Formats: sequence, C-alpha cells, structure tokens
Amino acid sequence: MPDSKSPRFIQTWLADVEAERVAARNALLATPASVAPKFFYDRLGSHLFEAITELPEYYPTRTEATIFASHGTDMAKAIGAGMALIDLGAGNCAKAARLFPLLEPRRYLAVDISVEFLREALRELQRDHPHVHIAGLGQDFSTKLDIAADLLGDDRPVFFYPGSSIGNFTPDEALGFLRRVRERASGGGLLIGVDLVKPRAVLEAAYDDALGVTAAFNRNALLNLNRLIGSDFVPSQWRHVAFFDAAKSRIEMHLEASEALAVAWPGGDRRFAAGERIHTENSCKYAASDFADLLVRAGFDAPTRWTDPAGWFAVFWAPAR
Ligand code: AVJ
Repeated sequence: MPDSKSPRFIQTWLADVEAERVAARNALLATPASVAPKFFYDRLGSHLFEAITELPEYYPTRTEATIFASHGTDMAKAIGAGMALIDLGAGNCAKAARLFPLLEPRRYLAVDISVEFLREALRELQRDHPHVHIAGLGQDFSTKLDIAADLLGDDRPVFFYPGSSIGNFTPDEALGFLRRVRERASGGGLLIGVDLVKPRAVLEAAYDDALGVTAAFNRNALLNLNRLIGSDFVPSQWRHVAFFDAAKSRIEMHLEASEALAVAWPGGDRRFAAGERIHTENSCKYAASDFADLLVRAGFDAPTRWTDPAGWFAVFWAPAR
C-alpha cells in the first residue's frame, strides 16, 4: 500500500489578500455592517463547526446522515458508476468518505476555504483510499467556481454540496450559484442537501444552543477578521443573536454590540451604538418543491428527492445531461 502519496493541493483563497481585505473593510463600514459567513472558517472555526454538528439541537447534519444511510444505495443507482466527485465545502471530508463505498469515485476533488483543515483531512483520506485520485482546492467558491480541467480528468463531474450550505445564499444568489455549477456538470450532476422549513422553536434552538458553541462559532469570525485586516474586535463585547425570519424563510445570525463600542483597524474605524448589529449569516430554509423548482430553473434535469420521515431535510440528485 503506498502511504507516501500526498494529495495535490492548489490554493486560490487569499491569493489576492488585499482584495479580500478591502471587501471585508467595506462590509464593516456599510449600514448595516456585515461579515461574510466564509470568515467563520479558519482552523478554529472549522473545529467549532464540527462541534456544532454534534450538538443535540443541531439536527441538520445527523438528519442528512440518516437520509444517506437509508437511501445511499438508491442514490448511487441514480447517479451511476465512475465519476469525479467534487465536494464543495468539504470540511473534514467525512460525508464524502462515507459515500465512497457506494459511489466508488475515480477522482475526488475537495474544495474548501479552510485550507489548513482541508489539507489535514485529505492526507488521512488518501491513506485510507490509496486508489482514488485525491486533490484539494483551497478556494472561496461562493463567488466563482474556478476548477482547472486537469483536476477532473475525463471523468463525469458529480458535484456534492451537502449540509445545506446552499442556505447561506439568498434564493436569488442560490440560483446564480446553481447555474454556475450546472455549467460545469454536463454528463454528471449535483447531489445536494437542503434544510427544510420546520417549526420555529426547532430552528432557533439549532442556531442558539444551550452550550454556547454556536455563539463561539459566531464570535470567532471576529478573531479571524482581526487577523485578516488587523482590527481590534473584542469578542466578549458582542452578543450572539440568532432568529428565524419567517417572511424571508431564513435563520439570521448577528453579533450585537453589548455597549457603545469603537473598532479600529489600520486605515479606518467604526463606532457601533449599544445594540447595533453585525450581520454574519443567513441560513435559508426551503419548501422541498420550491428547491426542486430552483434546480430546474438553474438548468438541471428533473431532480430526485429523498427526505427523512419527519420531512426536516432533503437530499436532491439533479442530473445534468
Ligand atoms: C454550514 C452553512 C450549513 O447554516 O446551518 C451552523 C452553518 N451556522 N450553525 C448552517 C451554521 C450556525 C451551517 N452551514
């Protein structure tokens, strides 16, 4: 068994660090201020997210896992054998790894913004699967999907976007994103997990857990930002706020100034009034039929859908002819 194989790794995230700094500062200066959810995912943030997925209140990860466990064989049948599996937001790569025995991908390309975290996960995965061509791409795929053709070889492109991260986009943004995926998916398709609308109390508990892990995850974006732009955010001065906006069908997460505050960085500063908020995340919740429509509008063929018995989460296979 070759254990010396080290997955190829390409990094485009922060290739233009100055452009990212400008965008981050501008978002802080806007009204309302915002921090993009991608800033959750430094190494610590990826670990905090892993912890979130184990919280009793956070149902999406384990609900999705039961759907894969119950219907994985049907999914594999629908998708067909032999493929380049492209994992968007791969994180610890655990979800894809669990599907390897069913999907038997020839290639696996893991894409994530959390570069260090991804590297570690891929090294381990390559050890366990010496015969799969594994590569990593450290990329912010939220605004553009830039995948060099030689990373995919001649294999059918099957995109894998589990976990309901599509919820970070508004429905309009999601449509644009799905179109970009569709453009690259010909001959293959998209296997995607989507969180569904459910009672408010269940949703809000999932984003405001009793242990405060989600609050730490939210505040950690400030530490990540401090490192990127040299700001002097003090996380303890910011309160975690998460609520379901039924009209927009989304969880919103914010950080709320606990008192009047000033934040400075080289070349700028901003004052925040007590109670003023920084918007850090949207997590949109769909009706299953609406999401199926979105896939078709993005140019995919009629999707197949699997859900859990309670109808809390859905996995769609959207083929692309
Ligand atoms: C990784 C985007 C799917 O929206 O549920 C978890 C991120 N935020 N708890 C989600 C998250 C707060 C998560 N996604």
